[in-house]
Amino acid sequence: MALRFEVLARFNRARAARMTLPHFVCETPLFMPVGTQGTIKGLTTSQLEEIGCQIILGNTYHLALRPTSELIDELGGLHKFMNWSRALLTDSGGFQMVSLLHLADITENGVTFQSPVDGNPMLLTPEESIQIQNRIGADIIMALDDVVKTTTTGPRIEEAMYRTIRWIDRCIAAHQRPGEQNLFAIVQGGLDPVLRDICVKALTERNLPGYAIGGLAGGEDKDSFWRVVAQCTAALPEDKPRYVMGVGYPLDIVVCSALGADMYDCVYPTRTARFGTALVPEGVLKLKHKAMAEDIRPIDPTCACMVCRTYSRAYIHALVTKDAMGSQLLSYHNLYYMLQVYSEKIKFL
Ligand code: PRF
Ligand code: ZN
Repeated sequence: MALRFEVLARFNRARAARMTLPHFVCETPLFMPVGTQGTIKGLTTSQLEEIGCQIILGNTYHLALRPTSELIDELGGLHKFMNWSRALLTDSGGFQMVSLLHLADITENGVTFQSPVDGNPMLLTPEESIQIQNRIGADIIMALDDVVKTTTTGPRIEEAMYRTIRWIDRCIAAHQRPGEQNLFAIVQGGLDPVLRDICVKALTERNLPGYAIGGLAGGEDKDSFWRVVAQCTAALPEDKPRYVMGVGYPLDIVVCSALGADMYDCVYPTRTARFGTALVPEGVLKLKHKAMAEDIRPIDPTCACMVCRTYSRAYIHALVTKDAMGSQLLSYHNLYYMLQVYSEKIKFL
């Protein structure tokens, strides 16, 4: 195993831990910004370090299409390619294909989809997903899972859960670098507590370095979402990291951390920035709004980030639809906000 997880403090079900990965010692709970193409849109890697980012998520599917995992491997891995010395996690690709390409079709062998590059049919198997992730070289790699929308009902949920268990064994067998990269399994089973329970038990038996809770944040109501997280965190091993995939909003992260989860990722802070929205303690601030045009206050007067120390709402309002710098400054502030939701833990010299 290339991971050490030490729980440093507990409060009821919540915990704070030190997670030692090959490239960085992370403190949890933590939030992972999403860098789809090997970059967090609009931010440099030195800015990401400056705001306390410990680990970035990359997507196997996007990186495999361009610049391709072979090229990344040839150039020394994704860390070197994107000039990021801290931790990286790659998602396996299946979820991205299913959520982005409605043409994706899942069979026992893998996920079939039409290449967005040339339209040719392509197949991503568990073995291929792991091989690509081994080439990319992230600290944590994710198993290929069969993801269905949480709003789906009927036997498809059960089929996807059992297929995810069958696929984990193919992922484990295909993994070539267990000493340098940590394979995490993903719990599926929709909103059904019986299916979730079967899945947690089966995956826990595989004794992997970490576990994710998948299939959530897909339009289900909050109560169902929190119920599944509470059930899974209670049943997963105490001494291993628990990652809730695709979550989320600041409130969700706080609630899931109280329920014993440790890791999160979401495109929300950077995506909402590109639509002109800032995250603030009161909720959100729409920088496109006319009322911002003459407002000389910073985005959030209580925020210590570079953007709030340097620029006014009026300035960002003027940029936001006119220049890429507007969404870059908003992304910077929004990620800073997300990364200190747990109070600033990383101090820089
Ligand atoms: N599986 C994978 N990636 C994901 C999810 C999942 O269930 C989610 C939750 N819907 C976000 N990203 N592999
Ligand atoms: Zn700020």
